[in-house]
Amino acid sequence: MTTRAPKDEHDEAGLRVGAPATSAAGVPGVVHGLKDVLEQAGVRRGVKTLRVLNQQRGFDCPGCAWPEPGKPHLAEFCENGAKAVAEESTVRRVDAAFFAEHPIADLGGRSDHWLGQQGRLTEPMLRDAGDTHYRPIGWDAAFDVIADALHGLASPDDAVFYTSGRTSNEAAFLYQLFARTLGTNNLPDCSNMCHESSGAALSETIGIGKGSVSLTDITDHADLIVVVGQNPGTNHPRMLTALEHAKRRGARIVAVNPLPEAGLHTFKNPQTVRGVVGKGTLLSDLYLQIRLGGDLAFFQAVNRLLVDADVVDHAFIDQFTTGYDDAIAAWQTLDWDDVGTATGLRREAIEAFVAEVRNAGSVIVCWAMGLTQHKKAVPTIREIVNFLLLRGNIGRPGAGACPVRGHSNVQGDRTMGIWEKPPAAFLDALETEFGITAPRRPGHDTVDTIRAMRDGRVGVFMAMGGNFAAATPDSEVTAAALRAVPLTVHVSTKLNRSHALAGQRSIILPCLGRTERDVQAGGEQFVTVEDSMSVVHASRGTLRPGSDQLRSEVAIICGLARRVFGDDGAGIPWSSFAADYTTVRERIARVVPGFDDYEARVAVPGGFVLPHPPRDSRSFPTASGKAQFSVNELEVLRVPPGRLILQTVRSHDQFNTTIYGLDDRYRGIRDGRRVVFVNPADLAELGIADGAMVDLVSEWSDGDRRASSFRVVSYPTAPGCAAAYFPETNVLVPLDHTAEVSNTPAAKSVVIRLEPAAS
Ligand SMILES: Nc1nc2c(c(=O)[nH]1)N[C@H]1C(S)=C(S)[C@@H](COP(=O)(O)OP(=O)(O)OC[C@H]3O[C@@H](n4cnc5c(=O)[nH]c(N)nc54)[C@H](O)[C@@H]3O)O[C@H]1N2
Ligand SMILES: Nc1nc2c(c(=O)[nH]1)N[C@H]1C(S)=C(S)[C@@H](COP(=O)(O)OP(=O)(O)OC[C@H]3O[C@@H](n4cnc5c(=O)[nH]c(N)nc54)[C@H](O)[C@@H]3O)O[C@H]1N2
Ligand SMILES: [Mo]
Repeated sequence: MTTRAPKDEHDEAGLRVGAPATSAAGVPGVVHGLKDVLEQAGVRRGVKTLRVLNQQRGFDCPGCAWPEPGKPHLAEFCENGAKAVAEESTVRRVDAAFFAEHPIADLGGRSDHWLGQQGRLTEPMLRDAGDTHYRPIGWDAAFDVIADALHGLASPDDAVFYTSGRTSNEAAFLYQLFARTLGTNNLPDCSNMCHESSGAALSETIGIGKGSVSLTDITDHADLIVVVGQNPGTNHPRMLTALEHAKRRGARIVAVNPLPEAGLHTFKNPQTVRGVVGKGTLLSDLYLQIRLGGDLAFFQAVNRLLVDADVVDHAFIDQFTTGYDDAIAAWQTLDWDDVGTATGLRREAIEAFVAEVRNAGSVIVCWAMGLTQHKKAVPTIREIVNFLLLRGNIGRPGAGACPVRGHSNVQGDRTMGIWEKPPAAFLDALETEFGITAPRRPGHDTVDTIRAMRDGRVGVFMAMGGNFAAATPDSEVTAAALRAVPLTVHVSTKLNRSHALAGQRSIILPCLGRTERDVQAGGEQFVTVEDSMSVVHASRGTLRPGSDQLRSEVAIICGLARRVFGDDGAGIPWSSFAADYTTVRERIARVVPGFDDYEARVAVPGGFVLPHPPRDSRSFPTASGKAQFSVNELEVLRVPPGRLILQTVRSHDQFNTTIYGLDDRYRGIRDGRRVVFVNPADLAELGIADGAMVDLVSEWSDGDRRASSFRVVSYPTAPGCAAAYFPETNVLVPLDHTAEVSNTPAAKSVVIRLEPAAS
C-alpha cells in the first residue's frame, strides 16, 4: 500500500497511447475505484467510507450532482465517486513541517497532480507579505487578520467571496449572508464557468434556470433521450445506469458529440451480473459526430424540418407559448450550406435524427459543458428549448430539459443565494428576516473578478473551496492578477495551485470534508445538498476528521462573522448557527421559497423535491407568463487555413483541477496528460505526424497564447476539431473569450495552430 505522497514530479516521457475503449465502466471501473480508496485511505477506513457513500443515512458523494435513485443500490457509487472519496479520506497530511520544507516558489512550480497528492491540510497557515513560506497561525489570529483587512477596505465591493459547488446549503446560505451583511454582491462561483449559460437560457425561456426532469422521467418514461455535449462515462457515470434502465424498456438514445466517447457507446454495468460477465448494453442508437460549436445550427435545422413537416404540437404551442411566428419566420431563412459547414453533418444525418424525434412521444435533452462553454452557448440552449416546445416536450412525464450539473451541490449553492445577480425578491426576504440592508448593485462574476483584480480593485479575495487560480482562464493573466491582491483567503480541504498563486498576504483555512463527522456545541451535525434534479437531501459524514484543528465551513464563516461584526454580530446569531445547524435551516425555510418545513422534510430518507412550475404544472414564470420561443442568429465559426478548433476537456482521472492520476483509460492514454487529440485527416493535411511533439498556440488581438510540449495523438474526433485537457490548456483561453450573456469562458472553442515544440 502506498500511503506515502510522491516526492518527485511525474515524468511525461513515459506516456503511452493505446486504442480508445469502446465501452465504459464494467469490472475494471469499480476495481480501479476501490484500489484508489484503499491505497489512500487504508483498508478499514476505505471500506467503511464506501459503505455509506450515497446511502440515505450516509454522506452525499462529493463527486458529481447526478441524483441518487429512490432505493439506492447497496454500492451506489462509481469509480470516479470512489476516487473523489479517496482524495478526501486520504491518510496523507500537509502539515506545518510540509510548509516549512516547501517554499511558495517551490509549490508554484509543481503540477496540479503533485500538489493534490500531498494530502489533507491540517491547520491554518499564513504567508505574510514578503515571506517565502507559509507558517502556522491560530484560528483567532487568522480571523483577526481577515477582519482587519475587511475593515480597512474603502468599500465592501473591494472584497470578493468565491464559492465552489461542493459547499453545503447551510454554509452557502451563511456565506452569502455574511457577504451581503458586509454590503456586497461580489459572490462569483464555479457556476459562472459551468452551467451559467444553461441558467441564463432557461430563465429567459421557461422562467426558471433549472432542469425540468426527474430521474424517473429518464429511467421509466422517456421515449428518446438526446445526450448532447456531455461525457457521462467519465463525468456522470451513474447516469449510465439510468440510461441502461431506459434502454432496457425500449427507449432510444442519441449522442451528439465531436468525440466518440466510450460511455455513450456501450455500458457494462458493474452492479449487475450482465455487466460483469456480458457484453454490456449498446447505449446509442444514433451517434452524430458534430463539429465543435455546431449545435445551434443543428437544432435550427431540426426545428425547421419539424415545422416543414408540420409535426408540431399546435395545441401546446397555442396554449402555453409565445413567439412562435417569429421563430418560424427565422427558420425559413436558414441556409443549408451554413448548416453543413457549422455542423459538419450531412443532411441525411439530421433527417435521421428528425425521424427519431417524430417516432418519440416524449423527448429529453441532456447536456453539459459541450454546450455551455461556447460563444453562442446561450442561443444554443434557447434553441434546444425551441426544440422541446415544438412538440410539447416540457411539463409531462418523460420529457424536458436536463442540464446535468457538475459539482455535487452547485445547484444548491445558487438556490441559497450564491449569485452575483440575486433576484430582488431574495434580497427583500433576507432584509425582512435579518434586519440588514442588502446591497442592490450587481456583483462581479468570475471573469469580472479577475478583471477587477488585474485593475487593482480587489483588496480581499476569499474562496469557499475550489481552486480559482487553476480553474479560471488566461492562466498567466490570472496569476498576475491574484498576486496583486493584498489578501487572499482559501478555505480548503487539500493543497492546490491557488495556495501557491496567492495574494501579497495569503491565508489557508483547513476545513472538514463531506466524509467527516461534524460535531459542534449542539452535538453531531448534518448538512443538506440539492442535486441536479432539484432533490434536497441530507449528508452526514462518518469518518474521524483528518486533524483535530479542522473546522466546518459553517463554523469558519460564523467565527469570521463574529470578528467582523463584533459581539452583537450585526444582530445575527452567528454563534447559535455554528452550534446547531437546525437553526440555520429554520432561517433558510423562511427566506428561500420551497423550503417550508425543511427540517422535517429533509429527515425523510431521500429528502424532498423543490417546486419547478414548468415541470409541475406547465406554468411558466416568465415576463409574459408563457414559455418563450426565441430567434437565435446563426454565426458560423470559420477557421483560417491551417488552424483547428480546440476544446478543453476532462480526462478520466481528474475532477476539475484535482488530478487523481495520469491515465485517461477510455481514450487510451496512460501515464501522461500533455496530449492533443487530432483527426488523422487533419494531421495529414497539416503534415504533422502522429506522436509528434507540438506547442499549441492561440492567436488573439492582444497577442498569442502558448501551451508548450504536447504529444499529438491521432484520434477519431470530428474533422477540424482538436481536444486537450484542462487546466493545462487554460493558458490558451483569453479572459475576454466568453459566452454571450452568461460570460462563461468559451473553453470549448479556441482556435489554435500547432507548431513544432520549441523545447
Ligand atoms: N470524474 C469527474 N466527474 C466530474 C467532473 C470531473 O472533472 N471528473 N467535473 C464535474 C463538473 S464541475 C462538471 S461541469 C461536469 C462536466 O461534465 P462534461 O460536460 O461531460 O465534461 P467535459 O470533459 O468538459 O466534456 C464535454 C463533452 O462535451 C463534448 N463537446 C465539446 N464541445 C462540444 C460541442 O460543441 N458540441 C457537442 N455536441 N459536444 C461537445 C466533448 O467532446 C465532451 O464529450 O462533470 C462533473 N463530474
Ligand atoms: N479550460 C477549462 N476550464 C474549466 C472548465 C473546462 O471544461 N475547461 N470547467 C469549468 C468548470 S465546469 C468548473 S465547475 C470549474 C471548477 O472550478 P473549482 O470549483 O474552483 O475547482 P475544483 O477543481 O473543483 O476545486 C478543487 C479544490 O476544492 C477544494 N475542496 C474540495 N472539497 C472541498 C470541501 O468540501 N470544502 C472546501 N472548502 N474545499 C474543498 C480542494 O482544496 C480542491 O483542491 O472549472 C472550470 N474551468
Ligand atoms: Mo462544472
